[in-house]
Amino acid sequence: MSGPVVTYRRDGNVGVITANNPPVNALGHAVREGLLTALAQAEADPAAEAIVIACAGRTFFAGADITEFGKPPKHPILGEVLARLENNAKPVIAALHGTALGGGFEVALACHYRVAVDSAQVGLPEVSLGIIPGAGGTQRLPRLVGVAAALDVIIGGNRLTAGQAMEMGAVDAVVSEPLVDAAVAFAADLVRGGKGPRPTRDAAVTSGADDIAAARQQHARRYRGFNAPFRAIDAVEEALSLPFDDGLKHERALFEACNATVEARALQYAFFAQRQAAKVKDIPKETPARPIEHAAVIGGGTMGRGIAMVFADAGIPVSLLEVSPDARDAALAAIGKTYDGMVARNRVARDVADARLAAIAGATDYADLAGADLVVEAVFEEMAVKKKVIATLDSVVAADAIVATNTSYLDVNEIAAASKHPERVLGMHFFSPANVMKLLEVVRADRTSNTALATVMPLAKRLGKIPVVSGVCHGFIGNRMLQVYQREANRLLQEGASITQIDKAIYDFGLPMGPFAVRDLAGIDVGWRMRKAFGIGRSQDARYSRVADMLCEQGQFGQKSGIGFYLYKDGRTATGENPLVADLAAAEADEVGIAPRDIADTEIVDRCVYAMINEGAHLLDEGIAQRPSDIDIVWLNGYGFPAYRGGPMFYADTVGVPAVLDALARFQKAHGAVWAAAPLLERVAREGMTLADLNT
Ligand code: 3H9
Repeated sequence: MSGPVVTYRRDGNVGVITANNPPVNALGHAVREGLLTALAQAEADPAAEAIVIACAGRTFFAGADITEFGKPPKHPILGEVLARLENNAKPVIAALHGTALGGGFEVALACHYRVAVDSAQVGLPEVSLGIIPGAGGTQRLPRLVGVAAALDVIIGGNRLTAGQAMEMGAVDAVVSEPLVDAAVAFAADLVRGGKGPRPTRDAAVTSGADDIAAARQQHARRYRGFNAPFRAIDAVEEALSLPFDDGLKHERALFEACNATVEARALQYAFFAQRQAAKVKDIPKETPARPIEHAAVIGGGTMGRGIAMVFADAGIPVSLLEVSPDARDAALAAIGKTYDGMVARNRVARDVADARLAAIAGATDYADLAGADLVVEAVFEEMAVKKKVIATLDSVVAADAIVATNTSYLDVNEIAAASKHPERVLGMHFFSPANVMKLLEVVRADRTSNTALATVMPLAKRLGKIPVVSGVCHGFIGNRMLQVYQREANRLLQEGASITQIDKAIYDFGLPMGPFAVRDLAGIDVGWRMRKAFGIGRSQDARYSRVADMLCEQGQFGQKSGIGFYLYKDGRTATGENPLVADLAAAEADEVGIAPRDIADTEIVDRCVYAMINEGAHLLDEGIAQRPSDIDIVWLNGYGFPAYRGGPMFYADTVGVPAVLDALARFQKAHGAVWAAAPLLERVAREGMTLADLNT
C-alpha cells in the first residue's frame, strides 16, 4: 500500500482527518499511531476550530485489526487514542459510512458528535469473536442510548442502521453524500452555534439494573457454554455503578481476560476460516464469473421451495418448475405461507415478502427455464431421475449456463456425465431449511470447470450463504463425517449406554441436540431409505446397528410420527425414551456378542468427536476437503458444532493431535479397524505440527 494510512488537511475552519487502510480500515497499529499524529496536527492548527474523523474507501473503521489479537498489545492501544479524541478541546465529529463496527463504532462513540449517511450501519459484534468491546463500548453506549438498547447491540449483536442509531441517540444526523462535505458543514454549524466538545463520558447512566438481570436470563440459552456475552453484561453493569474511568479499566481487564480464552481463539479463527473457505486453492483469482441474473429450480418439494426462496430473498428472479399445475400451485402456496409466517414474526416487512414471492415464477414446462443462467435441480434423490433432468437441460438452457444438483449423497460425477456439458455441472448442497441454513457445500466434480466454481462461490455470498468446496464422495464433507459420528452413537447404544445418556453427553459438550434427538427431528426414515438404496448394512460392518431400521419398519419415524427413538406429545415435546429402543439394542448386543457395561460420558464424547476428527483427516488425505478449517466451517454452520470449540479440527488441536492419536489407538484395540488413524494425523504428530498449520 502506498501513502500514509492517516492524513490531515483543513477545509475552511474544520480540520479533516482521513484514514485509508483497505480493505475495511481495520484499526491496526499504524492506523492508531496515524490517528494520534493527525490529531496532534489538528490540535496545533490554529485555523481548525473543529475536527472531522472520516475514512476513505468502502467503510468507516470496521473494527480493531483482528489479526493483532493473538499478539501482545502495541501502544498506542485504541483506548489511548479514544481518550485523546474525547478529551479534545475542539469538537470532534465522526463521519460514518459503510459498517462502523466494534472498535470503529467505539471511535465514533468517543467523538463528540456523529453524522452518518443513510446506508451506514453501526454495531458492536465483539462477542461473536469471543471478546467484549475493549475501547469503551460498554461504558459509552449505555450513556448515549440507555442500558436496554445498549445490551441489544452488545449482546444481541444487532447492527443498527443510521436511522435507527439516530432514533436511539447514537447518531446526531443522517446526512447526504458527499459525506465528508456534509460532516464539515455540520462541524462549521456547531462552531457557528458556539457548541463545543460534548464528551460522552459526561452523560449519566440513569437506570438499568432490571435490564441487566433480564439480559442474563434472556441470553442464557442462546449463549450456553459461552463466556464473552456474560462478561459483556458484567461490563455494562459496571457502567451503572462505577465512575467512568474505573468502568473503562474494568472493561479493558475483562476484554483481555476474554481474549485469552480458547473461545476467543476459536471464534477469531472461525472468522478468518469462513473467508478462507470461499477461496478455491487452485483456481486463479482472475477467473471470470458468469453473470447470474435469472435462476431456476427444478422440483417444488421442501428443498426446492427453500432454494427458490434463497434466490428470491437475494433479489434474483427465479423460476420454479413442477410436474403439474397442481404441484406448481401447491409449491407456490407453501412458499407464500412461509413468507406469511415470517411477516407474522416480524422477520420481514409485508411489502418485502410480497416482492420476494413475486420474484418466484411457477412453471410446468422446461421451455420456461430457457433464459436461466443457473439451474438447481432438487428432484427426488434417485440417480435415474436426476440424470434425466440433467440431460433434459442440455436442450433447454444456454450451453454456458451453470447446472447444479442439490443431491446429498449421490455421485455428482455420474450425474454430470448425463450432460453433454459436464464442465458446467456441480453440486450445490443446501441444508434444510434452505432459506435459513447458512452452509452451502459446493461439490466440485472431476470435470467441473473453473468458471462454474468461480461463479458459484461468490454467488453463494450474494445469496447470504457460507460456501465450502467439497470433492465427490458419499455424503461429501458434512454427511460423511455425520455417518461416523452416528456410527459411534449407535455402537455406544449397543454397548450399554442409553440414548438419553448419549444425547445428554453430546448436549453437554455443546451441540444443540444429541445424535438421537436430531434423527427424530429430521426423520429417521431419511437415513433408512438412503441406506436401503445404497445397500448399506451388516455386509459392510458386522456391528451395523439395525435399531433405527427396525423402528422405521414399524412406522416409527421420529417427531413426525409421534414416536421414534423418543416418545412425543404435541408432535415435538419428548416425554421419554421409546421403550422399544433399549430392548432392540439389548437384543442386538446379544446378537453381535457384546456384554453391556457402564460407559462414562467422557468416552461417549471422545468416541463421537474423535471419529469425526479421524474422518475429517481422511477427507483431507483424499483431497475431498481443501483444508482443515473448511471442515470446521461445515460443522459450525451446518451441524451446530459449538462455536466456542472452533469446529472438530480446531478442537483436535486444542486437545493435541498426539493425544487424539493415543485415544484412536485405544479405541482401535477395543473396537476394531474402523479406528485406524488417518495417515494425515500421524504425519501432523510426527512432524510436530498442528492441523491449523495445514490451513495456510
Ligand atoms: C474490535 O473491534 C474490538 C474492539 O472493541 C477494540 C478492542 C481494543 N480485522 O468480510 P469481508 C478482512 S473486534 C482484520 O470479506 P465484506 C477479511 O478477513 C472487531 N481483517 O468483506 C477479508 O480479508 P481477505 C470488530 C479484517 O465486505 C477482508 O477484510 N469488528 C477485519 O463481506 C474483507 O472482509 C468486526 O467484527 C478486521 N476487523 O464485509 C467486523 N474485518 O480479503 C469484522 C475484515 O484477505 N468484519 N477483515 O479474505 C466484518 O464483519 C466484515 O469484514 C465487514 C465487511 C462487514 C466489515
